[in-house]
Amino acid sequence: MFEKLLIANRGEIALRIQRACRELGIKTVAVHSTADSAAMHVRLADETVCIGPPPARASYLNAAAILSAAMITGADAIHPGIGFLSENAEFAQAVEEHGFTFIGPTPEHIRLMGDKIRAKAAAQRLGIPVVPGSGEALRSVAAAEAAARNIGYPVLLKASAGGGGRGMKLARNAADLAQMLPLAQAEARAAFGADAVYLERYLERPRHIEVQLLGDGRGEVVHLGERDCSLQRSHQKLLEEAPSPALAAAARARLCDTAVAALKEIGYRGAGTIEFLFEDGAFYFIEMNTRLQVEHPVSEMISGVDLVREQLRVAAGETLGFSQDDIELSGHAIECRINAESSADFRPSPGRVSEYLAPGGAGVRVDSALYQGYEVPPYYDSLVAKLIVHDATREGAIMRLKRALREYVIAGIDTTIPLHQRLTDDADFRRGAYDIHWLERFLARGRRD
Ligand code: MV4
Repeated sequence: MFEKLLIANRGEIALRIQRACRELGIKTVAVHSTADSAAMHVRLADETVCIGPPPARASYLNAAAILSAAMITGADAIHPGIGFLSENAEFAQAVEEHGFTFIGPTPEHIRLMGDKIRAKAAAQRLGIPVVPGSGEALRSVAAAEAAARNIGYPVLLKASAGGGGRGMKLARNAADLAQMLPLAQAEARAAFGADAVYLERYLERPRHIEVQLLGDGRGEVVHLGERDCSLQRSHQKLLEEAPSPALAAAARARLCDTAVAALKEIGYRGAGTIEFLFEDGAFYFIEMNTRLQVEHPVSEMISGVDLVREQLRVAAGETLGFSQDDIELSGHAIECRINAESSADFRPSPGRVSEYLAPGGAGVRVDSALYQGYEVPPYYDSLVAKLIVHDATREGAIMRLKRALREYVIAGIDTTIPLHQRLTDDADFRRGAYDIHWLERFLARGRRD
């Protein structure tokens, strides 16, 4: 196992990784921008290195500064966390070339899944159902129209280098498509430096269901069940739960087993998530994420597996600590993302936390780097806490979530806690009756009331 790990991230996820290191006896190095000198991940680390000014580009995205920090502290591995450099194949490669271990998949697997056209082709070849689509980059309006006629309208244009919903365009007919293809290509070039755009049949009311996977890079792969992440606004998830209220046991087994077989075939190493759209009883692959995800705690709560510990274990060349038969998925878990934002209009709300008291008690987990007196900086993602609850049933988990939300005190900044309170009281939510568009309607209703 490693002796010293550098965590190339900040906030709650840097703390989450640090906790796993402590429990494995690994020393930690925190890197931070000048805006984060008093951050919790810095205060708790064994060693700290300031890597640059506040803008992420100059600090948390500065690969040279991070590699230098690893060298001067004598770290033997680097965990990229979530966001920032976590899905950057060039960074993963540079880490390895400098003699450190990258905590994550191979650069080749990161590169493959980062190219959404290639990823989709790979998924199809590996036996995963995909949304009917063009299958390749669109070279002309004529080619796009031919593909769309074949598939049937409406179609969705997606950037191959995009993902996470950025730069998508909906075309309901040939005229729309002719107009939007050049726009989509220009936007993709500006945003991602590559103009490859593909199209696929637009699903009108799907749920977003993803499978949590873990591989050892030697052909062993297990799943930790699925998560339902349909409750999103502008491609930002608000609440995730496991298992999905929409899935029966047989469909779940089919989905998870298909995903496991695919990753076994490619010898995947590390934590990964395969994202699906689920509509009318059918699953369609959309993307794969080659990193830990924000919502990983819900899978940990229903499985008892520590995903970060296993990431470290397999990166060190060890096997997984268990097989699929050892994993028993039990009960129900829900995560609320608590952002430093106005609950009414989602405007960022940085500032000083004047009072802080986190909820506790049975079945409650809080992943947060907040503390009383901490100043939330304005430069980064507004996620400041994740409240995760677990209980034997979904109904029990919702009641536990409501009581934990009531206990949570975060004063001095606005947070999305009031929104979660309203959401957990909603009749549709309580029945599990929602799709990817439901939350927008719920918020519009709240604005009218
Ligand atoms: C889609 C879709 C409908 N049909 N693909 C958005 C995020 C990115 N990962 C894929 N996304 C979508 N792809 C087809 N063929 C609808 C979305 C989508 C969405 C997906 C998951 C969660 C929220 C969403 C919100 C709007 C659109």
